[in-house]
Amino acid sequence: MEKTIHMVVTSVLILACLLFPVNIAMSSEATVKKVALKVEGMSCASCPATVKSALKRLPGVISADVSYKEKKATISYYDGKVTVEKMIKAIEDAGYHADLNTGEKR
Ligand SMILES: [Cu+2]
Repeated sequence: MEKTIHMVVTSVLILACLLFPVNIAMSSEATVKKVALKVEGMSCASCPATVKSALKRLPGVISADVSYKEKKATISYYDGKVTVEKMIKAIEDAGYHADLNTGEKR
């Protein structure tokens, strides 16, 4: 009898371990977030297109709006699929400087 209970408890624990990570991954995939980044180093009107395409190449980025006048990139992305750090890295790799636009509410 004690063995049966032990087996039931063990299998419930194994099931919980198998199911929970899946649930977490699924719920974070569905969350769409927006972030505004300050972009420096854009020197002409075609620079935003370069920044935009660099951002859109990242898996998880839904859309990117880059303003030359405002020196700002507004990005919609799937939370959990891509990070703000990766976006900043992509912008830097494209030859510009980016950081979190702290003066703006998210
Ligand atoms: Cu340019």
